[in-house]
Amino acid sequence: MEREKILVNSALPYANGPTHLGHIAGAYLGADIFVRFNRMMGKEVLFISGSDEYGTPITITAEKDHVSPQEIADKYHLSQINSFNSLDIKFDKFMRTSDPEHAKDVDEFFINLLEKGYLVKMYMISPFCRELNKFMPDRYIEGQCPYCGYGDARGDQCDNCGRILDPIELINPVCKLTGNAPIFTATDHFFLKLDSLQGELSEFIDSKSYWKPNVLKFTQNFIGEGLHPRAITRDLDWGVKIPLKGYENKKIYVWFEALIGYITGARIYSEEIGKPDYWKEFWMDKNVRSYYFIGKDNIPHHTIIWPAMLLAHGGYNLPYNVPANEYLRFDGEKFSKSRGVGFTVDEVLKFVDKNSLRYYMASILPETGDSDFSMKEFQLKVNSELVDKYGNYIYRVESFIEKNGLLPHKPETMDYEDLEIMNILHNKFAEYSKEIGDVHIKRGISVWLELVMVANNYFTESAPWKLIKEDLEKLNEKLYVSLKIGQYLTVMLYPYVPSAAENIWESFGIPEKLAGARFDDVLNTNEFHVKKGEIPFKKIDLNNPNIFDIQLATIVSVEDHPNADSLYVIKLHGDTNYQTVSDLKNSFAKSDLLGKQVLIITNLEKATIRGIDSECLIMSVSDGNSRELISGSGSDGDPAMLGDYLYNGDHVLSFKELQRVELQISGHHMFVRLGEKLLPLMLNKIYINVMPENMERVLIK
Ligand code: B3M
Ligand code: ZN
Repeated sequence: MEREKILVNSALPYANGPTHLGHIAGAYLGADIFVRFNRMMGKEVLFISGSDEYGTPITITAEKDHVSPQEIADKYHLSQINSFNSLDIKFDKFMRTSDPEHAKDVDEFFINLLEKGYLVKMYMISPFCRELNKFMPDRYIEGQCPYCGYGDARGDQCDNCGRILDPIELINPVCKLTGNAPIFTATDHFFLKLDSLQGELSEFIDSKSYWKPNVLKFTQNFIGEGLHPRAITRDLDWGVKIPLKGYENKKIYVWFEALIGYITGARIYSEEIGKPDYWKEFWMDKNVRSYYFIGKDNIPHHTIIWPAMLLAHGGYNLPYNVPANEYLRFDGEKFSKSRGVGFTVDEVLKFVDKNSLRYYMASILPETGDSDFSMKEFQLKVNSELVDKYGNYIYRVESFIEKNGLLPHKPETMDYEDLEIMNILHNKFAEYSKEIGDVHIKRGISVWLELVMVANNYFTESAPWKLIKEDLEKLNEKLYVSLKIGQYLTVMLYPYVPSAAENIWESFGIPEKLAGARFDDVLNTNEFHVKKGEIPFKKIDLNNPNIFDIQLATIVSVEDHPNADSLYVIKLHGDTNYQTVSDLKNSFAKSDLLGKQVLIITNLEKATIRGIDSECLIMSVSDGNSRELISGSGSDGDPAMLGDYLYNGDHVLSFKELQRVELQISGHHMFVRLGEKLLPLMLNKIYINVMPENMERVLIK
């Protein structure tokens, strides 16, 4: 029998920075879980994403770093692939829009739409910066949103109300590069005639009552306001060429071509597996459902523009579902790399393992509203649910079986209680399947958790340690049911936490492998040869390291040490006044230090250095050559935190202890290694910035 096919696409992330947890929560983890689940349900799934390499997000980064846009795209394309791999997020194809194969698909789309009359040439009024003597990309124009009044709206979109904008709509627009008001002047471009697709788009949306309410409502409003032609080319150098003579100075707009990347990705994959037409089975067979996992800021592009392009082109399936997620916040603030809020994937994997991270993130996916990432909750959920409840359950059952050399097998009959448990397993599995099938990924894992609760109670109440002395037949039955519970839990955990579930699965000694298996097969095997393994989760330890009292302070005076040529005597103002004798003289002039806000450690052993008292230490890092101060911003006396820990004031640090502490810089964030632990250093929940990218591993000085 032909297997049902589904197509799963995740938004193509801009290749302009490291992947952070906000991305993962928005569009990738949920998709990966959904794909793994559907494969286990026996469906044939094609899972595509890729790097979005054109557009102003790339050129802005390139300008900042003084390198070419292609260098930025190359660097972050690899970095994105590594981040996804390190979290077991496995696409069939992670394409890149700079691939020449992509330009072929874009050309075909463009020419097709042009010939069918869906593209028209019109003049458009574009912002032109007189100082730079060129047309400016939409994103380079900033001003006030005409719809919601937000002051920092960009010319392409308002981050506050989510509307797609035209720069001319902005109130008080300015050029981001020069700060001048642009002039708006005519330039000719190609426009997609969204207006002529209004009827077909409305019909498409009318059949989407099963969409998430926020996605549906947003889309209905957008269409309801009436659609207008949209420019799909721009005055830019960096982008896919327009396949017509005379347009060498213009390029295809990134949003028009990037969407086509979903098709290119599927097509390249098909070439790679030697079945060049395979992608058509997913794109052209009307029965195949397609899902788009995206963040909420990309809704209109996927529910209006992309369906419009597909309708205009003809022959391709329209999106079946677009389960857009809301934002992940970090203790109340939206994740933002540039503002130092939250973690990149690489940063967080330095102090937790990927399995724990996937588990926690799945349980807080912002599916129905914004959600908060909190280190405290992370620790609590992993330690209590994954390690104590689930991990420990498996461990208890398997230890008992192994210790007593037992080989539980399917009993002839079961008592009422056990039949009831078998029923619960079937029902919970059905509930779990229904939730994930409906793209309620977060609810799927909460059903799993309900089953974990049943598990521990069952084992305790069965009291096999008593039965082993009284009733071997009953013992077999109870242990068999205990293993069935473990089997269901592990199989159901697999889409969420694949590599850990795989390890645990092996300890059951079931001949079928979990990876690549179907639920039907792995749930219906009843042959166990238990061989207790290691529980592949570690508790997250954010325990009070109780060693550092760090605060922000301003340097108020710098004097030469009267008795030592290479030392300064520095006075600072933090929560109170401090003085330190410091060797910063080797690296900094007085004027470099005066007035700077720095981090100081204040719970040090008092010292007298050549006759002058020193009562704190200014934090700085050195890779042996250059030396940098560690900066933060805030009010004098603001305490810094290590992980979630705030010093509570009973430990005096000796210089010996201090020497064992190692600071590590990753990107712009700093970590402190204390023995086995690597903890992020932060100030009022904002990560402390350290500049030197080349100082990978440095010592506190
Ligand atoms: N690159 C937006 C983003 O990275 C955009 C998505 C494209 S999907 C075709 O958030
Ligand atoms: Zn707005």
